[in-house]
Amino acid sequence: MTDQSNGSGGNVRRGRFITFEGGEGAGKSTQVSRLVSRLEERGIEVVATREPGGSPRAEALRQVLLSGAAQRFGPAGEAILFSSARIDHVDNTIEPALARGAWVISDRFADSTRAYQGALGKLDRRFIMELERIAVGNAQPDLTIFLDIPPEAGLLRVSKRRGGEPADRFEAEGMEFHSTLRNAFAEIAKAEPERCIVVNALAPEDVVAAAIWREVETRLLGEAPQKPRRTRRRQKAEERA
Ligand code: Z5A
Repeated sequence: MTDQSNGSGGNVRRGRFITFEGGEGAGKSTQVSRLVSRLEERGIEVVATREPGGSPRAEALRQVLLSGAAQRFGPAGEAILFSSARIDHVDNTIEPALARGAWVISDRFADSTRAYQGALGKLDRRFIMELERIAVGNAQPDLTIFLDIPPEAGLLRVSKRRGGEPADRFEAEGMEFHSTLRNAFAEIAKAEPERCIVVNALAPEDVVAAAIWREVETRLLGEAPQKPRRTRRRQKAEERA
């Protein structure tokens, strides 16, 4: 963690930046709010945010992007629009929070552009990475949590939650789209293990939350998870061995 000037002459410790990624219905929003509560219990200031959106101008673009109105621009055009929203989000929400020492937790971020527009839209990787460099700048996530779920299970959760409401532009895509997406996230996680973890999102909510908390403790709070207490029976078995 680096110490950075807050511009007022004092030094504040820069906050930590955590992003959640994954397919539809993986449980990102659920786990974002659980992690926020746990960090706040530790007395940490946390800013929970999301993409597309997270700042007033980016939220206005969210409506356009999720309605499907931007689809006619093609994957490259959509990638530029998602990145434009990200520039505003980083400049007005993420960077100011990190600079004052708050932790930021974002429900989706730049890996979604890599996966949805890059991999699914078959865009040149150099184009996507250049957009990411421009939009993200120094606001690189310290930890990215990929919630991995088979698409059938994720979409079932989302359709139950939606009730009779129509699916959005991305939910309405076919199974091949969602499988390609899952593979794209898995590839990113494999390529950057120092930043990324993959968590089985099919597990019950509490189990997923516990797995995430273990990683946050060890990677970002610098605490080793406590060893499970040895029961008397286990102690005896170990002594006999
Ligand atoms: N997009 C893009 O293309 N390019 C980009 O650069 C960016 C985004 C940034 C945003 O959609 C869309 O924008 C997204 C990609 C695209 N595609 N879609 N659709 P969004 O924000 O509206 O939706 P989402 O990000 O996909 O999230 P979601 O569908 O709302 O799912 P979620 O947040 O992962 O899940 P949840 O809301 O926490 O949970 C879903 C349901 O499952 C809910 O009823 C929960 O109570 C339940 N749940 C949660 N966890 C569990 C467990 N463990 N067991 C059982 N049930 C659970």
